[in-house]
Amino acid sequence: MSFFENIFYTLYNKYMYEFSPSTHIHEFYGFSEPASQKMEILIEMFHNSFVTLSYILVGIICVIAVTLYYFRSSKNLYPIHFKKSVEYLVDALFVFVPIIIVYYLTVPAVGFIINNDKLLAYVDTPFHLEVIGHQWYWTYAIACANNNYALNLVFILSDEQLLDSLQLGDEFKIEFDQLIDLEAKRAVRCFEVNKHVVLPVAELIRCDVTSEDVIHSWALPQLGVKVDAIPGRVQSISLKAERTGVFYGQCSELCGVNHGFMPSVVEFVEVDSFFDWMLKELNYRPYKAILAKISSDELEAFFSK
Ligand SMILES: [Cu+2]
Repeated sequence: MSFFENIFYTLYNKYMYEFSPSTHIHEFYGFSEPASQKMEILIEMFHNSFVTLSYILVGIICVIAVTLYYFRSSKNLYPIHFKKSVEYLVDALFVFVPIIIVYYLTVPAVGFIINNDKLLAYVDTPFHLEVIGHQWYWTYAIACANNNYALNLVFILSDEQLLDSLQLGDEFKIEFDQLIDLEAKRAVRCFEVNKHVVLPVAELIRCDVTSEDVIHSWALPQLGVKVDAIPGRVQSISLKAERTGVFYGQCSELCGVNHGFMPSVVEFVEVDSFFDWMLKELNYRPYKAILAKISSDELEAFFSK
């Protein structure tokens, strides 16, 4: 281990160990581990562009160095003129090579954006998250439409009264404010909140972002999410996490004096645990406990109706 690495490790262990003992040193200055396919693509594109631009930089430095050396005034007292044909060739190269490079850099990025928009148009999902920015906290409304998925949920409630009162198409909805936890210790200081948003993993979630006062920006770096929350306008995105975990983000648009103190925390859990949490929030009986009591025959009978 080199001298600098040693210093780095010492500092790192001193300040970051509490946060995540398994974090590798490269994660200290690189991207945090992506949790969605979107973010993986973004990182891939970043590296691709970075490598391409590095080649261009090195290439240009070499050309300049060679030019300065071979065409210096002490060696070439009189300017040399190219033949017309060579001039045309150089002109053509100066036009087409940059076009090819720009094309190579632009196509994946534009394709990614178009694909994202297209994807959103076809998002048909029972899970719905509303994000509303305030000075200086976030308000969330997590809704689960009463369809295929929620059919289980209704059954599991197994409350005669409730079953009667619920119509297909009803929504289960939870609303709460997410405020910064000022007591949080240094590793998650300014990141921790009073209450996590809980969402199901590996499911498409439709996410609408808006604001009620000034422009904010809802960001979750590990999921590749950064959406401006604009008053009077709703921005929709699709959200999908590939792995469970707690993901931290912060407001990413300067919005006022407490801009730095409005983090957002989203926790992705298995679908079962999500319903479990949802029922608990709605003051219903625990999902799993009841699921365990239901025999498979009863389930079949219910769905064959
Ligand atoms: Cu803000």
